Order: sequence, then structure tokens, then C-alpha cells
Amino acid sequence: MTAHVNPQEKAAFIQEEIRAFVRNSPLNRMPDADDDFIFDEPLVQFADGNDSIFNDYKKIIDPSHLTPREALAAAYEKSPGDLPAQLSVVSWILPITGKTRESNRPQKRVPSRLWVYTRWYGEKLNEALRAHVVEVITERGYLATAPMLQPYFKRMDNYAGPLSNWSERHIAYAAGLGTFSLSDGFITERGIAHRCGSVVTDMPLPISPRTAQTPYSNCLFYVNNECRECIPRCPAGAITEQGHDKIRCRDYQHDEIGYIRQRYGVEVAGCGLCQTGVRCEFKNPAKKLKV
Ligand code: B12
Ligand code: SF4
Ligand code: SF4
Repeated sequence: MTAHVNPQEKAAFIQEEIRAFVRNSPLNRMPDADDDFIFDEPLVQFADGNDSIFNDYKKIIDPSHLTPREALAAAYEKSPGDLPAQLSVVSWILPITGKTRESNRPQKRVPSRLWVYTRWYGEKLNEALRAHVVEVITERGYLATAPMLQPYFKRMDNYAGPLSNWSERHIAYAAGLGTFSLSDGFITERGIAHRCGSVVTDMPLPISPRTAQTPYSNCLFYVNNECRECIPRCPAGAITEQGHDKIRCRDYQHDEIGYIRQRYGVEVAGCGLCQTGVRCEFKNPAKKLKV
């Protein structure tokens, strides 16, 4: 791809690369006889790497949360001011398949085998996808990095519980892919049951509009004080009308039901009961309510 190709064509190219990778990668298959897909076709959008929302995240999340400029500069051991003026962020959503969502719906205490596999093997696919997107962009002469794959990526804790210095959902919010919710999950047009990822680059890409009125516009609880279906879904009592208690959620997954890691032979198993059997599971339930 040459420099004269316009940003729209570059965007179409990146979107198709991501879709094709997810369609064709053997990593997007459940590790059992059925050979089912782990994820459906991804949603892909783009944020402006200089969007002021990334500076806001230093207050909303943590001062250590990186801006795209800081993330790209650190990957290339440059100072942020030495990077090109224009930066873009590619953000994608990997919707979890109907079969896996259905298998998790009747669960009351622990996630289904397919959900556990999605957390463990699906994230391997997501990691490979991040590396693939970096590769196809750098092959074309641009800078690119996937912050979650960098040695500087870190998870930490504050008074509210676990967080990180590169929150994939906040990146997806910046790229207009959806909003947060009462359960804390990120509700997209394909719902809340998904995993997500991102890459920062200096490739010029068209900015996707952020149409949500607030960071919670896709959740019925905040739109019209309805729903609350995620509250009784949580076996840890981590979701209330006050929101999501991350410490309770983490402790439930790590300690109380930690034994299922052994059952399914994985290092991380997840939970996600609050993302299935709820009306935001596979769609944006507030869409029709928007004026
Ligand atoms: C640490 C972590 C956890 C922690 C804390 C989760 C959390 N809420 O941050 C624990 C262990 C509890 C956890 C649990 C789970 N996790 Co987790 N986790 C992460 C990780 C590694 C970092 C998250 C992070 O940095 N958070 C930053 C903090 C500050 O976010 P926050 O507290 O939610 O932010 C709130 C405020 O910012 C607030 N807010 C206030 N004012 C404003 C203003 C604006 C403008 C905005 C935008 C927001 C905002 O909105 C947010 C929501 O309330 C990410 C991977 C990554 N690098 O992103 C995965 C990730 C968030 N987890 C994921 C998943 C799937 C799960 C589980 C379902 C487990 C599973 N796989 O089965 C559960 C779901 C819990 C829940 N109810 O949401 C997905 C989320 C996808 C989705 N559908 O939403 C991620 C993105 C992994 C991935 N690559 O896809 N996880
Ligand atoms: S189940 Fe209802 S209240 Fe809970 S996050 Fe989804 S839309 Fe919001
Ligand atoms: S992931 Fe499980 S423990 Fe955490 S809030 Fe959702 S249902 Fe509760």
C-alpha cells in the first residue's frame, strides 16, 4: 500500500485484514472435537490518537494510563514529541458466539466450559490478532504498537480494585464502539458478551464518530431506570444499583471458583455470568430508545 492511498481505503484494508484473520486463524477455534468458532465477525473502528479524551483518562482511570502518543513513543523508545503529528488507534470488538453465550446462560455459579475456553484460548487469538495488525501496518512503512503486548503494559490496584495502564474498553469507547454499563461491561451494537483489543499507529485513518450521549447511554438502567437483570446474575453479589464492586468480582473469580481452572486445564477462567442471560447480551438494548 502506497502513501497516496486515502485514509478510507486504508481503513477498509485494516478492517478486512482483521475480519479475515479472525475468519481464518486456527486460533479462533474451540479446542475440542466440534471445531467451533470462538468469536463471530469483529467490529472495527478508529479513534483519533490525539483525542483529548485520552488525557481525561488520566483522571478517570489513573495518571499512569497511557495516551496513544505515550504508548507508541515508549514502544519505539522515542520521546512523544518526536512522533508524527497525526496518530490513529484501531479498536476492535470480538463478539462471543451464540453457542458459547447459550452455554453460559443457565450457569448460576461457575462459567460454562465454552466461556472458560473463550477467556483462555480466545485471548490467545486476540494476542495473535494484535501482533498481526502491528505486522501488516509496519510492513507498509508506518509505526505501530499493541500496548497490551508491550513490556510496559501493567495491571495494578487502587482503592476501587484492579485496573491497568491501557484499558481496551476505554479505547473502544473513544473509537465510538459502545458504552459502559451498570455491570461495568462494555455494551456495543453486538452486545456486552465480547472481548476487545487495539493498536496505535501513525497510519492516517478516518475517525469514527462517537455518537453516545454519555459513557452509559447503552445501558437501560442509566437510560430509563429499567432492567437491572445483571444484578441477580452475579453469584458474588458484586453488582448493585451503585455499580460493580471490582474487588468482590476479582476475589470471586480468583479464589471462590478458582478450582475450575484445574477442571478445564487453563490458567485463567473468568466468569462473565453478568454478560449472559441479560438483555444486553447480544445487542444494544437502548438503541430503539434513542431520540
Ligand atoms: C483488570 C481487569 C479486570 C478486573 C477489573 C475490571 C474493570 N472493570 O476494570 C476484574 C478481575 C474484576 C475483571 C473482570 C472481568 N473481566 Co476483565 N479485564 C481487566 C483488564 C486487564 C484491565 C481493565 C482496566 O484497565 N480497567 C480500568 C478501570 C478504571 O475500568 P473501570 O473501573 O471499569 O472504569 C470505569 C470508570 O472509568 C467509569 N467512568 C467514570 N467516568 C467516566 C467517564 C468516561 C468518559 C468514561 C469513558 C468512563 C467513565 O466507567 C467505567 C465503568 O464503570 C482488561 C484488559 C484491558 N487491558 O483493558 C480486562 C477486560 C476489561 N475484562 C474483560 C472481561 C470479559 C472480564 C470478565 C467478563 C471475566 C471473563 N472473561 O469471564 C469480568 C467482567 C467483570 C465486569 N462485570 O465487567 C474484557 C471486557 C470486555 C467486555 N465485554 O466488557 C477486557 C477488556 C479484556 C479483553 N481484552 O477483552 N477484569
Ligand atoms: S443487564 Fe440491563 S442494567 Fe445490567 S448492564 Fe445490561 S442493560 Fe444495563
Ligand atoms: S464476572 Fe462474575 S463475579 Fe464478576 S460481576 Fe460478572 S457475574 Fe459477578
